[in-house]
Amino acid sequence: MQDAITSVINSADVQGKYLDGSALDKLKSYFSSGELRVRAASVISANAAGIVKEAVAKSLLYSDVTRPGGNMYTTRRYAACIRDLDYYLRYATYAMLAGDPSILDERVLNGLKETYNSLGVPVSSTIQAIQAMKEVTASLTGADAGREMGIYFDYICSGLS
Ligand SMILES: CCC1=C(C)/C(=C/C2=NC(=C\c3[nH]c(/C=C4\NC(=O)[C@H](C)[C@H]4CC)c(C)c3CCC(=O)O)/C(CCC(=O)O)=C2C)NC1=O
Repeated sequence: MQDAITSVINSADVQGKYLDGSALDKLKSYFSSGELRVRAASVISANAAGIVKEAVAKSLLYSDVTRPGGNMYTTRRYAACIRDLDYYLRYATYAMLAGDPSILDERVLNGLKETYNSLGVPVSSTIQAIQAMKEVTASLTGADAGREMGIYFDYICSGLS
């Protein structure tokens, strides 16, 4: 896993150089948004179950996936879906804190699309639910932190599609 600091330092190190102006600007903006990130993570962790529940209500309930024959139908599969959304929320929060998406590649997206395809989990409905989590999260954390979280929710969606 990388973060905003290691990623800037690693790329300078590869070239055997000190950090240049744009690398230093990246660090400056990461450090100056530190408190925003920590505050957002605290709001999200205190409201995680509610965020997932509201996102499901906005995007999946009463749709084809929850009806007989749908991939969320039966308690076991419904619970698996809620659990997946909770993973996405938690890992997006880690990535937002790190200011870097690499943890999503390593721990979430690796092999996920293949798993979903083989189990018939609908990717488009999953993306709708992740987009709904993005909106619900932004309404709780405020627009600035919401935009920052949005980067990582969108990253998961593009990794799935
Ligand atoms: C931390 C990284 C990580 C991820 C991301 C993960 C995802 C993941 N979701 C799975 C299943 C599943 N995922 C869903 C999800 C959904 N179905 C829908 O219709 C909805 C649209 C959607 C929720 C948004 C469902 C229903 C299953 C069970 C499918 C089945 O067994 O038939 C499975 C198969 C094994 C299992 O059931 O546990 C994995 C590996 N596991 C991990 O360890």
